[in-house]
Amino acid sequence: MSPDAGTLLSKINSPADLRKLSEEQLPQVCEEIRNFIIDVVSVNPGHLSSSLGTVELTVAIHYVFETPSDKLIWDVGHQAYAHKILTGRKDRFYTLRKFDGISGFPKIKESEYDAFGTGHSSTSISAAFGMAVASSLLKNNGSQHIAVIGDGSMTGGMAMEALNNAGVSNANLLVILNDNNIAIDKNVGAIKEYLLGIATSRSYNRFKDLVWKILGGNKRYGANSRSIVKQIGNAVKSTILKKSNLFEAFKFRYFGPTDGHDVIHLVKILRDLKRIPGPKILHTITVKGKGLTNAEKEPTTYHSPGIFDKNTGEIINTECTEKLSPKFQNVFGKTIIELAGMNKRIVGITPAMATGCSLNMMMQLMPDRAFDVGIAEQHAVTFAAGLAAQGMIPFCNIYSTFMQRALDQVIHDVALQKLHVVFCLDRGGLVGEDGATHHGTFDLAYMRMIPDMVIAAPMNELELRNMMYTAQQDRTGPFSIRYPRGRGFLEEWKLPFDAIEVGKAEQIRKGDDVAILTIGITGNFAVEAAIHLEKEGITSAVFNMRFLKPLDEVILHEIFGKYKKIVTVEDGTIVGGFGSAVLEFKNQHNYSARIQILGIPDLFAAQGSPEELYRLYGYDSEGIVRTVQKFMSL
Ligand SMILES: Cc1ncc(C[n+]2csc(CCOP(=O)(O)OP(=O)(O)O)c2C)c(N)n1
Repeated sequence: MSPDAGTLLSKINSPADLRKLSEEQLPQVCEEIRNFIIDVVSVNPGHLSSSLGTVELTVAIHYVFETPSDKLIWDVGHQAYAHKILTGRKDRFYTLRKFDGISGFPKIKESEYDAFGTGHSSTSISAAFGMAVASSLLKNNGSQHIAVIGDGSMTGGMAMEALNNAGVSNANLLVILNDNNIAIDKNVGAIKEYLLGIATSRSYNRFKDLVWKILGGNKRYGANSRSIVKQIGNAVKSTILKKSNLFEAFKFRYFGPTDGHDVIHLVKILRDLKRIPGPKILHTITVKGKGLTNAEKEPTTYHSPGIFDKNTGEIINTECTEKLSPKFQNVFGKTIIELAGMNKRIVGITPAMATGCSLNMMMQLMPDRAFDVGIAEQHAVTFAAGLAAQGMIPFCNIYSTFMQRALDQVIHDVALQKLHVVFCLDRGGLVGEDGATHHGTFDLAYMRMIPDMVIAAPMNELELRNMMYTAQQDRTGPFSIRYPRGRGFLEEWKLPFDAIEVGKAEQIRKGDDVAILTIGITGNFAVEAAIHLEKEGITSAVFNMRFLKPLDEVILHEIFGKYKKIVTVEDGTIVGGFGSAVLEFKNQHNYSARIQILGIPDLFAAQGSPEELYRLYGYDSEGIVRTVQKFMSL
């Protein structure tokens, strides 16, 4: 059930209700929203600190602009909880990220206020610009188009491409830069340094405040404010900053920096900006985790903290105390350090997911050889290609879903040149509550089409370790290893390295009635299913194929020679993936066996816990049992 909203919030079911309040009431609304977010997210985990940081911005935007006819786009969308609460989803907010519940990200299908679906970063300016151009072509000249983007997401190439394109237009576009000086981990790179420079420049801020006072106090400037601001901007440029403003170089009118938690001031500024046509950017300074002391102190931990005590902010460990298998990401993080100790040519790369993929461990121990390149997957891959071209062995760790961004770089910059880059695709398969934008369901299919790509998928932590060991041995060409989110299956995984022959499968269970072929962690589901089936008198052979590419054709000939019924199981789309590869093999060699393919159907997978979703799509152990039973009865 939804907790109590405060006295003002309980009466707000849409931005129209919000607009009935006086400006003086807005700080209280903000406080009530913040408490409501903390109440719900403390028991129903989600992205906390980013949403706590945007409460005032959200209230001010919906107060000033005519949403939904004015278009509001949240970059990444993980900071949009206040937006959801204000736009008719307060009563369902307790279902956030659950199966059949509301999404953790904006979604066009979910609400008319979600002008554009997000999840992956740095798309908001392009989309808002597109909408602005559409409005102009459709003669909707009064409508406003607002993109809210964080300083982290501003480091993504797409954001720069959009600024470059939009800046020379006269589109009615407002970019609000939500600058909290952090991404998930600390933000990196030159843009971050630049923003920090502006935010902390005392003389610059004093001058900007003056500008706002003059403009705010003189409504008579009206339509002329554009040129006034421009003149002032130029003066700032030449006299105070003594260097050009990055956004003005992109031909955006730049305003700020301003306090992103002063809701009344924000309302005033936004009202002024509403009257200024053309592309403009408002730079706001916010505190990630605002209002919850622990989250303010440790924004990375509280980016997505899990369950916590809403009064103290303390994180509550919900995992059972029995000995736990390690997380796959930590096996990666520890193993790369060991390998880098043995092989001086190894380096690690992450595009802004250092903690998420555990490369942070190597960054601490070997800062010269582990790189966070910012939210920049395409750059990460080509940067890896450059390193590999000079004989280094980069381990480029990118979440499966974010690697979609860099497909051409994998094809054109790495594979085509047969460069030895090791791609570690974390979060391969269903990731759970983040839902469709974040599931890693396509990588097996998109990697499979690339010539010379090795595709390995470990069944457990030990295999991940040994595949990483294998991948760094002398070879040419790209090598990808995909593994899932969360914990593995073994207690002991840190055994001495043992190379795995590339393209060699392993039979892990004997049986005569049916052959179950698996890739990655689905091997564990199949073993469980086989044990169950055996009790019913059906014996199944289970083959952990380990490599989707190259496929172990020797073992496939044996399997097709012996079994008439074959089931394939994969934690990914069945379109063009592992099952497809086995079907292609069967067709090429004219085998007659019947094949059942289990995996994710041709759709964007739902949100929910991975277990719920494996069950939904029918490839958990029970699903495999059901499939085999039906298959045997044919
Ligand atoms: C293309 C892509 N890469 C990585 C991510 C993972 N990710 C989600 S939020 C985030 C940090 C965003 O930082 P910022 O824009 O500053 O927002 P903040 O959380 O600080 O409010 C990252 C890297 C993503 N969503 N999309």
